[in-house]
Amino acid sequence: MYEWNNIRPLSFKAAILISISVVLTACNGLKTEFDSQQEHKLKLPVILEDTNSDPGVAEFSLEASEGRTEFAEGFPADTIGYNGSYLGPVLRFSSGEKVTIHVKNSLSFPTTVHWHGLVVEGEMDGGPHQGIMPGESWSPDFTVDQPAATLWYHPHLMGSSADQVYFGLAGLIYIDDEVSEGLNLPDNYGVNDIPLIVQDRNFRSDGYLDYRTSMMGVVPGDTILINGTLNPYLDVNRETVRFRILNASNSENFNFRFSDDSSFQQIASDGGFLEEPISRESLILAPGERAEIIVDFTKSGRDTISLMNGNSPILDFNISGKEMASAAIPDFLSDIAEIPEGDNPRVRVFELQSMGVTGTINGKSFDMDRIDEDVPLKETEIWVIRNLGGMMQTSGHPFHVHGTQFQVISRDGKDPPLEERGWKDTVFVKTGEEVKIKVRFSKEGVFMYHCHILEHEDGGMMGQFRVQ
Ligand SMILES: [Cu+2]
Repeated sequence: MYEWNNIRPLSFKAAILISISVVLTACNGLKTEFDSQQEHKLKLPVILEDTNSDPGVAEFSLEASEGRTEFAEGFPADTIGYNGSYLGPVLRFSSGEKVTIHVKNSLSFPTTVHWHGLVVEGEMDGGPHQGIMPGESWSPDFTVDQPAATLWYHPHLMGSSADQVYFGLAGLIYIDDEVSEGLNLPDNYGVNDIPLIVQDRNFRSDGYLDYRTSMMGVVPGDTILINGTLNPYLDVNRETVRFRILNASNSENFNFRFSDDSSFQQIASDGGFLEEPISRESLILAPGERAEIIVDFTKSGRDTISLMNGNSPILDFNISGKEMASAAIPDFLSDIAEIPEGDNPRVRVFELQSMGVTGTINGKSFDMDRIDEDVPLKETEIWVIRNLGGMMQTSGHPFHVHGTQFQVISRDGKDPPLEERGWKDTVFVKTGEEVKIKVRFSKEGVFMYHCHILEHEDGGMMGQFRVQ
């Protein structure tokens, strides 16, 4: 069985490379220790080319492989990525489009690719049942049956999601539709429509990623990577800019704000646009959650502003040029039809408990051979998620449901906050809290529900349900 931690001692070749780089940098009188303060231009994942010329049909090729990434110059580290050495390209398709994705596993260990937030049949979902062995391929196909959204993809192999994501396997999915194209939002990719894949990491002094867990859980990273970039900066024009933010961390929540405490507009949650933009000054995202925000850099009299996580700057913006004409943010974004509810919807309760890096749902640890819930197709249900706490616990659990986008009904009996009134696929449930959601499944198959703290997921805090 594959164990990343055990097969990662410095290879002879890597040791030589590092010795050479250390000698070279020493000769130049530069630092020989890995320097996490080096500033780097924010990397942008490429948008993957659709290789099918037929309009209405999209075909993509992803290859997971091992590679080397220099997070800081002169310090190559072993990493894994899709079509590259760390993270992967953006998969972009349209609502209603037929999509085939050819996934090749060129890693030396098994993996899977789960399309987080995508509403597809169980067999196409990329969960633990769709393992891809080394050298093999998997080609799921589906029709995009949901509105415009920013989703993502990552491994979901039983017991090995956490380390595979940590060492680099993750990427974004953009869905476009008539609504997103008609809204006149900033959409110039890389200029005023910017993806931010945010991850906390620890580094060793030789520049390698240092994945550590303890009895208390995963060790939080002291360094933030955005799109795989260490200590990033980004040059922006004096205009409105849209950011699509993904918390792709294993276990850390982020509390985003700007260094000048300026407000911004949140326009989308996990599964697509909100009905109306929400003016905010901070934004918390738990692992797996996404948000789209619009920042108005024309208002700022400054030339530099930083995106912060709490009190730490994590991305510096250099604002330049004259004020550019920017379209006003629309007052209305999209209709969110309430999930229809019958007279007497079925209620299911999910009780979450954790201890260190392990956890249970309804007292059970995950078993691939056990179906925990049988859920009828196209029937609305109320799912009640309770966080009972536990020993050596985290502040809460991000509860993720595959195969659907759901609606949050209440938090501890109260109406959910405005930002949770749009489509969601992951909801954070604090210790002692009870969150009710309304779910309805339109695709058949076996799906997962689980905590999106990846160590908890790997540690058994997951169940499966069959929709038919
Ligand atoms: Cu958890």
